[in-house]
Amino acid sequence: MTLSLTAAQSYRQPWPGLIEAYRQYLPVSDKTPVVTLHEGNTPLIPVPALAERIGRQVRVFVKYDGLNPTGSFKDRGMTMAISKAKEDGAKAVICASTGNTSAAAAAYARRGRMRAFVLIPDGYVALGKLAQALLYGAEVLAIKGNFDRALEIVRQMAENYPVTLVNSVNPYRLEGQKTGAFEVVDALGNAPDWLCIPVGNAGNITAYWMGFCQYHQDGKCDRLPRMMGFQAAGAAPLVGGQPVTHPETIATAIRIGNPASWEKAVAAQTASKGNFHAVTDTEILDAYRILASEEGIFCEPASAASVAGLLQVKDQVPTGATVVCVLTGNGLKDPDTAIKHSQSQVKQGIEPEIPAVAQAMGF
Ligand code: AN7
Repeated sequence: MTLSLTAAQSYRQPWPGLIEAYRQYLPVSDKTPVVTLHEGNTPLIPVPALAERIGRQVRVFVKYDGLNPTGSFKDRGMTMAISKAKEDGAKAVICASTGNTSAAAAAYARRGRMRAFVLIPDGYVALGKLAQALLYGAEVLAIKGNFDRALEIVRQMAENYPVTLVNSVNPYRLEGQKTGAFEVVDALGNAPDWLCIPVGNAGNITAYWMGFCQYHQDGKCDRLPRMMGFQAAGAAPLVGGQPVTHPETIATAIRIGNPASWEKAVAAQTASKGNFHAVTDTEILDAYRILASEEGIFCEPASAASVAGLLQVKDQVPTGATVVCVLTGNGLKDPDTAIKHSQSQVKQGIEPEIPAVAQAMGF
């Protein structure tokens, strides 16, 4: 009998990062200088309070990718994109970003001894992400325009100047990100019935589908999930079927009106018999608070879109199904939104005496 271990099992101590763990599935060679922060291997966490809201013996898990080194799933793609850029001799990389890509690009580029240029929509990047990009040493350029315009600009910059584009139009990004699907299958022993995922530029839904299909072909799972993509209602081009010129949502990470991976995401949705739905900012914030206060899981608003979407269409989940929601980013990325939209408040001005504290506690 041959002993068959999943990548996660064979690397439990210590985890070497996703390129080493999944090397056989990735376009790297012995010559590729691996730039890693030991990303990946994030937990698949059961969320019983959410499962209870759905009922009918549905099992629900979250893939908590906010536990990656820079706090989002972007690290999966960036370890690949930066390693390949370094292999090609690049000295500088560039990206447009709603925040998380800029943090990941900055961290991996600096670790690989490269310059990192990031274009962000002025005033629409969460504080934690900006803090990261600056401290990692990125060169941050805030443009008076939205993400879609920033992406157009960096695409042209990469064509005309000696900088490598590391947005998800760089195919190595999706190669790295598909390992999220591998880890879900490794943890469950099969693919889930549904995969719920927030959609902005549509790279991650594309990457997850690639990963599930590749593992399926390799016999690691005997089924494929329905890909359920959720967009913010004010930035839902894939739901409306046309680009949104002025996208708006509290979930600034997915404030994107013209996704670069549009066709690939639609292909994944069609092939998997999945669907795209829009969730309102109110639904996003409800899911955000439920995850934190009932499950102890702090994600950023864009990530909560996957759970908001599941709750919106919960009556369509088959009895006994297994559902995975991808939580793409850490809640600490966006402290402003957490404080502004928390139902709790700090009780201030309490005297530093036992009776005063006891009284404030309601005793
Ligand atoms: C937390 O950082 O586009 O559909 O520039 O940060 O693959 O774009 C971020 C996107 C979901 C959407 N959740 O993923 C960027 C950026 C979080 C994100 C998405 C993003 P894609």
